[in-house]
Amino acid sequence: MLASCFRRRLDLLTPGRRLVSTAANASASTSTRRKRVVFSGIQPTGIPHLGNYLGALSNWKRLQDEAAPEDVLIFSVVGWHALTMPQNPAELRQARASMMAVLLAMGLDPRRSVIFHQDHNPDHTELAWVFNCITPIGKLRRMTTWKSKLVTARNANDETEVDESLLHVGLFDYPVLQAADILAYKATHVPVGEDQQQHLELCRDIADSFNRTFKERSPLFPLPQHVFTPQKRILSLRDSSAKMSKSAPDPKSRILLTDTTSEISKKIAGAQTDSDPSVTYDPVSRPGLANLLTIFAACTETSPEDLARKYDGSSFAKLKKDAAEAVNAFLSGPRAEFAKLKDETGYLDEIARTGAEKARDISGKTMSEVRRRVGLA
Ligand code: AQP
Repeated sequence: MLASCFRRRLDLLTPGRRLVSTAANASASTSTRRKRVVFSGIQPTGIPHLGNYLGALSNWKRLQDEAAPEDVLIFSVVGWHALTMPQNPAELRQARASMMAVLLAMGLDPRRSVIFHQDHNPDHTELAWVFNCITPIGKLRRMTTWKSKLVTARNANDETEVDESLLHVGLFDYPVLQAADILAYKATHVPVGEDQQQHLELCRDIADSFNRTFKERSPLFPLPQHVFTPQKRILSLRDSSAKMSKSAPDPKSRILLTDTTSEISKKIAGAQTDSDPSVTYDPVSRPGLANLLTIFAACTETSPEDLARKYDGSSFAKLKKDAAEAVNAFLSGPRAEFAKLKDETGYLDEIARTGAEKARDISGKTMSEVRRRVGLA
């Protein structure tokens, strides 16, 4: 059964069956719309949570579904980024394979999108080095993510408690690697959550700086744009001052794509609300309740404001029960698909291998041009 499933899936990869050859489609297209190159990545630091799904991954799928034939879609499991925080090697190995299964389970199609492991393509780290040499330290110092990651990892209360002696170069510098991830493919559109907005701005600065420093007739890099989902930032269920995160110490703070019905119900039942019994959508004064409404609305394609009106007068217990049912229904499809795929090691490896080849084809051209412009070729 598994073997036939594997054969069927491999069949989807054979050249004759490839529905989309980006180059062929780009030249065949008669559209005058500019070709989009979409790039995004996710760290293999555990099973994705609802924040990853609503803030980023669902956007990847939507972009894939709505892409014009000439658009290029590139999605990566970014293993080098995972190393910026301490990892258990055995767990990382497992999480890396699982993340590939998650991407396929949520509907990314290897015939349409390039899906690969970042660490299978050395062009990312090579370009990051070039960018390191043109990025002022002061810009990285202004990034807030490394501070919040240290806060989370150390269970500190806020950024003033962060001990910089614990800051490794990799964690400080990873926005530069992220810029290289994006620009190696000359990506024009980057679907990421709001937490990554600052990094994308840095990426644009780096692209601009390279273009001006190594100026020729035309700039080498585009200045990539954000693509946000309406649910830009999903908060921790236990602490609405923090975003939902894979690595936060409290597992009850996040809903995972693989959580069972009862786990989801328990986590939502324990979600932070407040003592005001009314139901209103007020992200500033009532962030816990607003987060719950945002999650519920995203899973039912309604708006949090409409839900607040509908549930005003109901108890929080009723709201939470219905929200849990909605989340459960929303995740049940990808969860079932993930359960089917997660042990298909041969198939997952083959997708990763083919994806990396396609990725290297694209980034190799960028790197030849980079080396020539900087004087190394
Ligand atoms: N809470 C969130 N709400 C909306 N979007 C989110 N993203 C992450 N958390 C939220 C988006 O998910 C994508 C992949 O994230 P990542 O794996 O690269 O790591 P991250 O941003 O550091 O997210 P995590 O889940 O908190 O992972 P850990 O704990 O390992 O660092 C990104 O597009 C991100 O914006």
